[in-house]
Amino acid sequence: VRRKTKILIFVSLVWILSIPVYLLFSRNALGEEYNEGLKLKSNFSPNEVPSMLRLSNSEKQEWRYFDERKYIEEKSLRVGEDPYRRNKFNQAISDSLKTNRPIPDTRHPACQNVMLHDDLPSASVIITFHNEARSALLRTIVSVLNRSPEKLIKEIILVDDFSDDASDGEELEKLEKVRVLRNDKREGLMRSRVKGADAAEAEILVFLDSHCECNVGWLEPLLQRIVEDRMRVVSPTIDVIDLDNFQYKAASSNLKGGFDWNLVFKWVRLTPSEREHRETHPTDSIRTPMIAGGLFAIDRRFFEKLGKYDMQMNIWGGENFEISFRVWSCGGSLEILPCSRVGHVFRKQHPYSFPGGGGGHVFMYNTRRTAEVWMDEYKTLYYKAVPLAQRVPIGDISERLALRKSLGCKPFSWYLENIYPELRVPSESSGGGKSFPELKQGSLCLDSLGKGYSNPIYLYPCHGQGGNQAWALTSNGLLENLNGQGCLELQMGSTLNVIHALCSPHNPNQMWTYLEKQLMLKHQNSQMCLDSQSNNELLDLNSRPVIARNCRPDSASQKWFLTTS
Ligand code: UD2
Ligand code: MN
Repeated sequence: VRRKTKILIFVSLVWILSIPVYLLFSRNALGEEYNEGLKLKSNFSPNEVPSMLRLSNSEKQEWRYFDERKYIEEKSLRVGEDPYRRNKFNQAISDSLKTNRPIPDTRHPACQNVMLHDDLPSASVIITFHNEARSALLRTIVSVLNRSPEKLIKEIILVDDFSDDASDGEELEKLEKVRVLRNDKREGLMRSRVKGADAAEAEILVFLDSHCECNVGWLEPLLQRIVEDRMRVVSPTIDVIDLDNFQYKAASSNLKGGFDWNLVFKWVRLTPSEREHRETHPTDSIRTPMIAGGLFAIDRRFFEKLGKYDMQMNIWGGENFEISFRVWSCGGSLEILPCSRVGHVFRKQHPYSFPGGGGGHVFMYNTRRTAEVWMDEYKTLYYKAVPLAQRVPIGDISERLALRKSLGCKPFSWYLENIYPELRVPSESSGGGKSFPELKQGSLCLDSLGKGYSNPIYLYPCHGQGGNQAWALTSNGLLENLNGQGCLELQMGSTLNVIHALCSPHNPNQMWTYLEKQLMLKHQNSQMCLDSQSNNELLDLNSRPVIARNCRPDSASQKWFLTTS
C-alpha cells in the first residue's frame, strides 16, 4: 500500500509540475506576438484552429515560428517618409497592427444558425500581388489561416506579379500551406490569377486581393453555395478597412454590384422587393449583376470550362465586367453572401504603375475588349458614354468570340432584361442611331467638362457624343451624368452654385423635377431653378458655370430641353 501511495504522489506531482512547464512551452511556441491571439481564442468559433504561421517543412515537427516582426521591419518606412507613398494607404498604421488583430464579427446574428454541410470540399486560396505592403499581405494570409477550418484550406497560392523585391513573396514560402509563384515580368492581375488557378489543386478556387482580412466563418458559406450548385460564383460581403486608420467597418448588405454605361463598377441599392426579402431572410444570398471582382470563389472546373480570364487583358480593370457578363450569360450565376465577410482596403488611387499606356488607357483597352465580345449592339452605349474608348486599339478578340459561341451564351439583351433590369437603357441606343440624352439650351449643352466632383457644371456647344454631356433624370429625381457617377447638386451656400457630386439618392440637394410644360428644372429642396445666366459676366459665354436662381418661367436662361433618346 505504501508503495502504491508513493507512486500516486509521484505521478500527481509530475502532473501538477507539468502544467506550468506546458504553459511556458505553449506560450513560447506561439511567441510573444500571439499572446493576444491566444486570449482571443474564446471569441473564435469552435472549429477555428489557431494554426498561426507554423513553418512548413519542419520534418522533425520542431516548434519553430515565423519571425513576422523581422519580415515587416525589413521594409518599414524610412524616417520622414510619407506613409502613403508606397501603397496609397497608411502603411505606418498597417505595419503597427498585429497580423492577428481582432476584428468585429460583422455578420447578422442569424448567420450563426445557418446549417452547414459537414463534408465541404477544400479550397485553394489565390492571392496575386504587386509590391504589396508586407504587413497587409501577411495579415491577409494570417486571417485566412486563423479564420478558416484547417482542413478546408488546401493551400494558399501567392502569385508575385514581378514585385521589385522577390523576397517579399519568397520569405512567405516558409509558412504552412503557402506556395509562392513569381512572374518573370509584370503580367497584371488577370494572367497572374490564371497562373495561380492553373497551379491549384483543390476543387474550389478562392481569389483574394493582397490587402484583405477574412472574418469569422467567411469560407464555409462560400463553399456551401458552390457545392449546392457548381455554376454559382460567389462573393463575400466586402467590409471596409479604412485606408487611413485601418478600422474594420461593416459594409451594408443592402447593396449589390452594378454599373452605368461608362462601365465603371459601382455599388447599387437593392430594389425595394429585394430589400423586403432581406428583412425576413437576412442570411439569404443576394443575386448580383456584377461582382466587384477581387474576392470570389468558383468551382475550379467551372472556371476552366468557362474560359478562365481573357489572357490578353493587362494589369488592372475590366476583368470583373468580363467575368460577370460571361458567368451570367453562359449559364452560371453571381451571388453576394451576407454571412461571408471579408474586409478590403479600398483605395482612391493605384499605388502601382501601368506599363503600356497609363491607367486610363489600359482600363479602356480591357473594358473595350469586354464590350466588343459580350455586349452586342449595346456596346454603342459604352462608346457614347466614353467616346475616347473608340480610339483605343484592342487587338485580336477572335478567341474570346469563339469561346462565347462555343459555350452557347445568351445575348446581352437577355442579361439586361433578366439580370440587370434596373439599368436604364436609352431606347434607340440599341440600334445605335440617335444622340445621347442631353440638356440643351439652343446649341449649347449642359456639360461637366470632365472636371470631376465638386466642380461647377458648364454650358458648352453640343457635340452629340454623350460623354460629359449625357444626362438623365432618374426616377428618384437625380440628374445623373451617364459618363461618371456624378449628379447635379445645389450647394446651399450664398451663391447657389450647382456642382457635380457623387450621386447619393437621398440627398435632398440632388433632387430635381422637370417641369415639362415650362421646360424648367426645379430644385425640389430650394424651389429654385437651374439657370445658365452666370453671375460672372466676364466668363466666355460658352463656358459659364450654371447656377440656381428664383424660377422665372419667362426666362430663356432657365429653359432646358431634356432630349431623351
Ligand atoms: C477592384 C478589385 C480587384 C480587381 C479590380 C478590377 C475588389 C475588392 N478589388 O480593384 O480585385 O477586380 O477591381 O480589375 O473587388 N495586382 C497584380 N498585378 C497588377 C496589378 C494589381 O497582381 O499589375 C494585384 C494587386 O496587388 C491586388 C489585386 O491585384 O492584390 C487587385 O488590385 P487592386 O487592389 O489595386 O484593385 P482594387 O481593389 O482597386
Ligand atoms: Mn484591392
